Amino acid sequence: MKAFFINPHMPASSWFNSSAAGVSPPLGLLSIASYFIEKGNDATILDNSAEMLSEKNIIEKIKRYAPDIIGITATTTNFNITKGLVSLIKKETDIPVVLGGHHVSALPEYSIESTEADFVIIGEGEKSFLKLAEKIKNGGSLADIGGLCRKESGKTIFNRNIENIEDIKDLKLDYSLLPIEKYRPSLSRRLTPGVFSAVITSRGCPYKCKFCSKLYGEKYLLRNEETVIKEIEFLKKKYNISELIIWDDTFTFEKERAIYLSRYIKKVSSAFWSCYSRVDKADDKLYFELSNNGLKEIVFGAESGNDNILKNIDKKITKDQTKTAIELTKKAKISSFVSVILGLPGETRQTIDETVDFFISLEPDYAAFTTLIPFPGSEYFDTAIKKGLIDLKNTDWDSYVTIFSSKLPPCSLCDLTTKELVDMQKYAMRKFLFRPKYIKKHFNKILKEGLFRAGTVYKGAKTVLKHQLHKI
Ligand code: B12
Ligand code: SF4
Repeated sequence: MKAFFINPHMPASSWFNSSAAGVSPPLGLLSIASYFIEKGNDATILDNSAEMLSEKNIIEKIKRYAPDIIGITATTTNFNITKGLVSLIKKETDIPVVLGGHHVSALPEYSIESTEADFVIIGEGEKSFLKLAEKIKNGGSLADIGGLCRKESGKTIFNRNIENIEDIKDLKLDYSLLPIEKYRPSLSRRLTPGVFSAVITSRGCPYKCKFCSKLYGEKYLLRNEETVIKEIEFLKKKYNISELIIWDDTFTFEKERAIYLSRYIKKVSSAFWSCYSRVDKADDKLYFELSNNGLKEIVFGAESGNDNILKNIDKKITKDQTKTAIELTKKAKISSFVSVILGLPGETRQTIDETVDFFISLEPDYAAFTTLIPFPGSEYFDTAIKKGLIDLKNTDWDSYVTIFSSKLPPCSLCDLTTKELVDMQKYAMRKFLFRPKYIKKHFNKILKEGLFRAGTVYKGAKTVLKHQLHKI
């Protein structure tokens, strides 16, 4: 059997189309394709966020490969693009099309009914996709395929029993299916001028922050460490990678495991790397050890500089913990990147000012001021639907972009209007970035790291200015 997988490109409303943005390997699709191949089949991946092929070339590529089935990843932001792509494929071929990923997992019935896709699979797709492909090829009832949503005689049929995927924790991702040389991290996460890739060592996260789109509930599944190490070793040998992002929701959740993996990253690749972590997991010894093993940057979901807001969103962190975490990264010579959400319930102009001043006082290396977007799969999405702020039939998925967007957010969950919120986002960025101290710091970085850093700072500054001047 042959499967053709597609990761669609981003809408024009998003800066993800610009040269300042990152393009990272689609690890979910890679996992499904690797599992499909491991079970004796053939698969190919078209990562169109990296390749940017035209519609004509996509269809040509599909026809040349002649697959039995097509699988597409749908996130909320690329859902309109996905929808158009499905229509095109259905017009040009009669190959069954399956949608999977975060967006359709949160909205399966809506997704099958609002697109021409034949199937939607929710949750982790490895087993169900394989089972579906086998049934399509060999015949048989589709009723027992976990997480499958389909149309039958004009009716939507949905089997909510998702398949258990415990046994894929040893599955090795086959990175040779991807155009590794085309990937790059976003400018603020760029560590070297060399080849970049990304890995994931776990799935899910045990917390339930109200703004976060959750696919796995509170499930937290660890991948086999030796398998991850083999993947990194392969990336080094075949592509000579010099930097890595670890995309785990919270890499340092299990400290000993993080240290163990970091030692091997250093041993098998000597790559520089960055990861996500929670401020409440900050730890002196841990940071020193990770820093010694090549960790150059930690991204913290710090979210707000107001403790009441932090409490409301159920992040289970405090301002004090954020302060400590940033201090400890500095001690361990690790860059800190804080991700901040403006427009959380209870937000006002004053709390935004308080938040920006708080982060200025901590002086992290980077701060991304995003606007709250209630993504499907999050508690706030359900709130927005209940309040009538989002109407599924009319919402514009292209506007679900949190930063450097050319559109207004789909709605606001605080007392500021969406326009006021975007104005405050621009204000926050100006206030944080356009400071002599901050500019001097990055100038010194250029002096230390040379032309490569000058390039990233130049492109970054251009993106910020373009966004500041853009009128919605
Ligand atoms: C890496 C990452 C990125 C990278 C690259 C994305 C990429 N190429 O994969 C970058 C930085 C570019 C990025 C950008 C954005 N991201 Co992002 N990102 C992630 C992150 C941290 C990891 C993704 C990952 O590799 N997961 C691990 C794999 C194994 O899981 P998976 O991809 O979900 O795949 C499984 C299932 O979804 C399913 N599946 C996936 N595809 C398919 C296809 C088929 C056919 C089937 C059957 C099943 C299936 O099976 C897979 C394996 O079990 C996730 C958080 C997370 N933990 O998933 C957020 C996440 C996906 N991003 C999110 C968001 C909001 C964004 C942005 C909109 C942010 C913004 N700035 O506005 C942009 C939009 C990008 C886009 N293309 O739409 C949300 C998506 C919410 C939603 N409802 O769509 C997430 C879930 C974060 C969150 N919790 O809120 N992101
Ligand atoms: S925001 Fe981070 S900590 Fe909170 S639920 Fe999402 S991944 Fe977990």
